Amino acid sequence: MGKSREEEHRAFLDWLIETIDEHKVDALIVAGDIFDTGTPPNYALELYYTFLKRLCTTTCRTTIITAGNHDSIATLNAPKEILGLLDVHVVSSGEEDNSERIIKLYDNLGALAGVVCAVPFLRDGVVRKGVSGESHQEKEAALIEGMEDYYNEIADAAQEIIGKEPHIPVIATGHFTTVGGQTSDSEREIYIGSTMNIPSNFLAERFDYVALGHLHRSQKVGSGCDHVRYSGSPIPLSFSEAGNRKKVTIVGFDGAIPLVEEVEIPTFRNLYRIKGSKEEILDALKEIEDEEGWTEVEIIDDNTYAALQEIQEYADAHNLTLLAKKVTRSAASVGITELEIVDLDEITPLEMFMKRLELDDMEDEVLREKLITEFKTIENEVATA
Ligand SMILES: [Mn+2]
Repeated sequence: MGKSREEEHRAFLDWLIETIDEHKVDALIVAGDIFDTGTPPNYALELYYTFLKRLCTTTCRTTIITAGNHDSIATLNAPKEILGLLDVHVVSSGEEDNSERIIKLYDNLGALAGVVCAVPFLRDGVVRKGVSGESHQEKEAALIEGMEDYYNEIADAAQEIIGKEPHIPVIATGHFTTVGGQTSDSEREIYIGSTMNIPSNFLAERFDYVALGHLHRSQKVGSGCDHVRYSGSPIPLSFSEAGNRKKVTIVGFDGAIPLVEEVEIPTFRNLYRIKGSKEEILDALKEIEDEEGWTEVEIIDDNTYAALQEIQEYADAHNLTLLAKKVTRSAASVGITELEIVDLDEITPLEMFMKRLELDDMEDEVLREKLITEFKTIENEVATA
């Protein structure tokens, strides 16, 4: 939406350095999506390296960075050797040797205090040996099986390291969507062509704590189990996350038993989401006195052009920033059932195509299905090109 988040990132990293010292954190895990893009801008790289250097002045002795689906393996790997000197471990593809992807944590006296199985976002080819002509269901089953095998193998290797000392915790990381995880609008679909949900029971059984990345909402996974968690993103990444509390998770261990504490991250910029008629939106805007905040309005009005203009004028006069303006026309005014015009970056290509199909009263169901299948094929080709 043409706005930089640099200020918020900077404020968060400052806060994180302070929080690490305050809670005497020994090790930091960042479970992926270090960057939002494979080619991060220079300011973001500078923030990243400066942060890692500043960590050396805190209580944190070991840092583990695992790649997410947005990260480029090459970008993360480039400084890997020099970061190793700062005890920052970068694991990016999942194809690393055990000596690299299993990281030992030591206490002040140099005794082994924990083992981290650092697992990044696993690309399809790493967990599943592709066989052509498989059905969608077969592919999905093979992927889930491949993930389980991967985690079981690394868990076995970790058990060998701790030997007969069950009081040493074994921690794992991961980057994927689990069954039952709560998503928001802004996690891009990661397994192309499928809404892959990985069952996580096997994780809970094999590890003493699992730190997951990818979902933006801070949450634990599965009921009655406290030790498989998403920390969530440090700042909201879309207006759909406007009401979320952002957190970091601090985990202590009593033997191998995890003691979890959630620490709320301060809000560095407020996001507001307002939906309603022109009058309702204007009333809600009057309540906002925060000139630093960003607002999304969704208007329900038949004369949206005039209404939006009035809303924008109000915002300009009061130094409020409207970033997204959505329009919902009443069905009567457009003659079809529900036409929503939203920002292009909030709609997937397939959703757009489905909306286009809705405009045609297509009676031939077979043709309709065929068009959708063809569209998905083309989308896959483009996405994997
Ligand atoms: Mn991700």
